[in-house]
Amino acid sequence: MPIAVKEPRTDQMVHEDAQPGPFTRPWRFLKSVPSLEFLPEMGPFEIALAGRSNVGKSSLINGLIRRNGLARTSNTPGRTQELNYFLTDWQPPFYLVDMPGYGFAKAPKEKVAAWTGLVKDYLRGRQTLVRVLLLIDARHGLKAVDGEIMKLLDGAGVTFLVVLTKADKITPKALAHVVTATEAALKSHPAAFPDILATSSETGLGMEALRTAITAILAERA
Ligand SMILES: Nc1nc2c(ncn2[C@@H]2O[C@H](COP(=O)(O)OP(=O)(O)O)[C@@H](O)[C@H]2O)c(=O)[nH]1
Ligand SMILES: [Mg+2]
Repeated sequence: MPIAVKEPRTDQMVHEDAQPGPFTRPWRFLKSVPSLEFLPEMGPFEIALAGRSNVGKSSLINGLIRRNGLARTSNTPGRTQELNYFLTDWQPPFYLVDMPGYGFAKAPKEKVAAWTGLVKDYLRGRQTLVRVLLLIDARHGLKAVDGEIMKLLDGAGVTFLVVLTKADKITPKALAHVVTATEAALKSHPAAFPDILATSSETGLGMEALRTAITAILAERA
């Protein structure tokens, strides 16, 4: 009798082991937006990943959609200078938006000003933006520049969920400590969700919880 050979798992494969949802669908890159006039027409809901350079935004997108390399990651901070739009065939339709990092000082000043301006204008003014995932490196916790972005989101009334990244790089005890400290700091931010999520794109920690949180955001609006 021939031995059944399992089909190799491909990137585009629908994941039968997971709960059906947008993250068991195939994803694609839509476009790269270097300035506001190139934004796609408003329509689908948008969920944006914001955070300092190198915090792990692009890695988290790849982790969520289970496709290494669809969002470009880099060891060099400040590489992404555009808003990158990703979409799938889920209803209601929505985009995941990978953003340039803020708070990166080693690039030429005008460049930093240009992409920080893009990030701020987008976060303040995009009417179809339904949630921001604000990524914080678990090793470093909240920095002053994160506080500025949180204030901007408070002012714009854009609700945000804080997601700790790179949790694999610290001990469980240190992680518990940064979770407590971060949640305490969020009390003064009306647009913040009180609970935060600890994740690792490396180990997959928190990834299913984040998928569930995103699916719930969409379900509220379906
Ligand atoms: N150990 C570990 N490294 C990570 C994790 N997420 C991202 N990285 C690494 O951090 C660097 C920056 O990641 P990237 O996703 O490009 O960050 P971005 O600038 O915020 O998009 C890359 O070298 C990633 O491999 C994580 O959860 N754990
Ligand atoms: Mg990136």
